[in-house]
Amino acid sequence: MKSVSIPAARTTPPGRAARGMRPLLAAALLALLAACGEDHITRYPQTTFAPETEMAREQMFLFNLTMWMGIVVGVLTFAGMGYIMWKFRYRPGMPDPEQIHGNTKLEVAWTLLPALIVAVIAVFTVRAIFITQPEPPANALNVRVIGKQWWWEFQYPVGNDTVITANEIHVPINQPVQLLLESDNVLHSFWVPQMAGKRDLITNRVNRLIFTPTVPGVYMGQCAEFCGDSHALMKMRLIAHTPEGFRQWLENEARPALEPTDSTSAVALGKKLVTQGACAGCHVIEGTPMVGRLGPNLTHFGRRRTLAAGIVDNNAENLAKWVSNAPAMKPGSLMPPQGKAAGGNLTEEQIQYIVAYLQSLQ
Ligand SMILES: [Cu+2]
Repeated sequence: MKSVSIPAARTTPPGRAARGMRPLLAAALLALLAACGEDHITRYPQTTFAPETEMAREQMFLFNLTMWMGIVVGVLTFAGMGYIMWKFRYRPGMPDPEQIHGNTKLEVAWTLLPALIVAVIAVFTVRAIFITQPEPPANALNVRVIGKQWWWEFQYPVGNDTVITANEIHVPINQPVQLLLESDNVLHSFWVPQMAGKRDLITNRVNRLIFTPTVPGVYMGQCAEFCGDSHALMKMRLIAHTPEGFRQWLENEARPALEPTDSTSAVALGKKLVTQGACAGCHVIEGTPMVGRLGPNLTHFGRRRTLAAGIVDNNAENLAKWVSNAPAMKPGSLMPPQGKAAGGNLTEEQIQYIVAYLQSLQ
């Protein structure tokens, strides 16, 4: 388990009573973390060097093997060169060295040795290919992943229905996950390095990626194949839950959007603007008449940690900025500016209602 740094909240020394409370507080905090399944802890850094699945570890092993073999060969080669240059250096009055052509033993040695080294790497590479391209296990959770410009759609089959979400892929631990990777536009590449290596999303073809997360937490990922203006702004988060936490998440996602309780509230006014305005052309909110399929599904948008494919926190301020002028935050964004100041039709007040409604979609 990774250590979690908790910022110090106290600036003055604690009193005796408070010191006595410390173990209790620590125990309570640990119990709370365990209860939450730790699936809220962000597992930094986003790196290949901290593998958390068998597949990622296998790829790490192959990397280490080739790197260390290269280091050994490099050190021996440069040491041999240095020794020879020193031992046979020119000194005044030396006779010319004996002129020879070839040395059979040496020739055989430096032909066989590299061949042997490459053969060893080949054996482990072939093994890694089989490990990283397994047959889908019968108990695998299937998730359809569709690369968009510039965000991710995730689809979960639930009975005869499909739960659709965006930019945050939720999975359970200790169950194989099979991603079915596709694109309906240009090439993208799915990359959550602590889970597995990169795999491309291509039009007219389904690529598979199978791995089994084991540690709950939030893992950072991003698109790893240049895909246009905002390729660098196409991030994602993989959230690994305990099986129970995942079941609860999926159950909530499968529900239609919550209805505003008070028909005169900002949320209700926002709902009207969203479901009857321009938003409906591109977005779906289950439980409303919205049927647009161009943009992300917003049914439970309020629950997402981030917006615009992971580039900013999902809070009222960022959401208002995004709705009023999306291309200013994400160059090339297909979502046109909606705020009056940016050439759209919505006033600041209307945007605040929309923000209130979208945040209510838990
Ligand atoms: Cu990309």
